[in-house]
Amino acid sequence: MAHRKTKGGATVSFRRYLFSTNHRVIGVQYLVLALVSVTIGTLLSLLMRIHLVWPDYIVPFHGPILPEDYLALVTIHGTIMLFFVLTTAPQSGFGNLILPSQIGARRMAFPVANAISFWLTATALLILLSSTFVPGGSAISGWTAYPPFSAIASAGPGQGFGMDMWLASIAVFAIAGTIGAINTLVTIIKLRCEGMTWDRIPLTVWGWFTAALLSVIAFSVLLAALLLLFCDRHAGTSFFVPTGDLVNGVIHAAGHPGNGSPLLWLHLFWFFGHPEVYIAILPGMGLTSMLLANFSRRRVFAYRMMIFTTLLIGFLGILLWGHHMFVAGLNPYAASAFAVSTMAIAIPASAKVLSWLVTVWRSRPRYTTAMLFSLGFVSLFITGGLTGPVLAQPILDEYLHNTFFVVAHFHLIMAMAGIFGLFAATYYWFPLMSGRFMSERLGRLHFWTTIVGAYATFLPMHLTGLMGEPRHYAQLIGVPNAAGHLLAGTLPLNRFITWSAIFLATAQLLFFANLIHSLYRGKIAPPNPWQATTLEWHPALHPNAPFETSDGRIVVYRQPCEYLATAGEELILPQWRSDGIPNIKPE
Ligand SMILES: [Cu+2]
Repeated sequence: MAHRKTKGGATVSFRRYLFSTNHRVIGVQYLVLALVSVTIGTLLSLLMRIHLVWPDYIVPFHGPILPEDYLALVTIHGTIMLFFVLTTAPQSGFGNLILPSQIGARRMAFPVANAISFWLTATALLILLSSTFVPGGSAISGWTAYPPFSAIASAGPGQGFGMDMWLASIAVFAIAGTIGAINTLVTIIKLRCEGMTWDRIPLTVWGWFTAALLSVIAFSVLLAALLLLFCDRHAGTSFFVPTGDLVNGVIHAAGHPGNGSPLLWLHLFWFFGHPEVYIAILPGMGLTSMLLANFSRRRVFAYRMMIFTTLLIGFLGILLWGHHMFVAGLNPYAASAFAVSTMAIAIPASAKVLSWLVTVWRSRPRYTTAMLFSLGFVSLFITGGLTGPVLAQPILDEYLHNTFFVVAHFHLIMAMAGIFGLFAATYYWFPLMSGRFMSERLGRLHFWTTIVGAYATFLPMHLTGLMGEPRHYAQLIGVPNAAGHLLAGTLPLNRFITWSAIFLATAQLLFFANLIHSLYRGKIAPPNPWQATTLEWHPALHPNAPFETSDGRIVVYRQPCEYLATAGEELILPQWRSDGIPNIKPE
């Protein structure tokens, strides 16, 4: 109110902010969208956990959770978290906020397209959320939308209009994601400043670059699959529904000459779905490399190998979608090929872990909150990654498929590691954006409660999975016969998991409190508070610079994370620094 000059002026500046084409504003918009989404997604997961162990719980303003409600919770939780949090926040949020500066650019390549992709993403979220209020409610076929469930409107409640809205939402999201990815690629290829050669690009940018490459390939296939599914539902085609399929007592696609197959959907969907995992986590891997190095005052061990492994993970990531289909009726030879390619990805992944460990080994790191979350990322990446090669064995997957073992695996490696990357990014870049530090004391408390909560929630799921607890089941209590006996056996552990999930979610209030408190009351930060070496802290690119440099030209002279230790004193060598210090040859 204070700085509002005229009524009209205020409206204009509000509108200018809302429909801004500035990459930093758009980045913040994406992050706010992701924050809203993660809050909703977390509350939905708590409802699921509560229902599993206290099935009589009555949801305020709703009533008891019916089986179809539970499946709708599973669907919307997965869809929101995968698309609107784990894809949106690292790639579009921090990507927009930081990426241009890290390569010495002042903008993204296509600012208008950038704003359009944000508004498409926001529209997609709105469509998804409003599907709850249409007759029949939200879709219940999970974030993977397997046919024939997803192809036939009468297959269950929510599979009518709710499913159409799910398809519309994800289609709009896929278009937005593709535009955003093209923007990212062109920005990195075309707008790098002088001296920013490919081997001097920060690993975070390599993460965004590889994720964008994957996005273009994966989202376009997803979009095609969504269109085909839409045609099956409304245009009388039969891509995914076999002739004569009996669903809810009705024979479907009886008059169609084409004999569709759900297997086709699985191929198309997982060709998108597996790379999606890497889209979510590659930026976090890059950031981890940079933060571990910076807070230990060490160079990134084997920088060029880290670039290569990022690209290799991206490349292998598009070759192994079939490991989601071992029990779907694949040719056994195909299963072997997918098993081999899946296990092959352990090689670049392990090389990354090796570099992270060597980088911090015998250093004396500064344990800032951002550093702690990066170390947490490494820990979760290892713990979640170890079960990858287990699930990659077709014979073991035969038993473990669709059990909570799988839920444990991907929540640790993708959801938790991904979120830890986002927390590290927030604590690290908060001073850059706001000019203030986040509270380190609250931050450390947030870290320790979150990592304890994360392990307490997701480690025991391996055990309930090994005991045979299936995922997607709305009921553990009161099931007759042997199945009921099996499920009842998992109850004590499941109660523990639910309490842990409540603890983990509650701990996030510390983060919100810290965020709001620090925005107004945080300690004032100097221009380069972490003594970082990458360009987003360059005086001429700093968004909150209290200083103006006469020379706006930005030139890069070296790789990131280079330090000199002279007579007990350390000297940081930012990428833009040339004076008097010999240029260290890249490894
Ligand atoms: Cu996969």
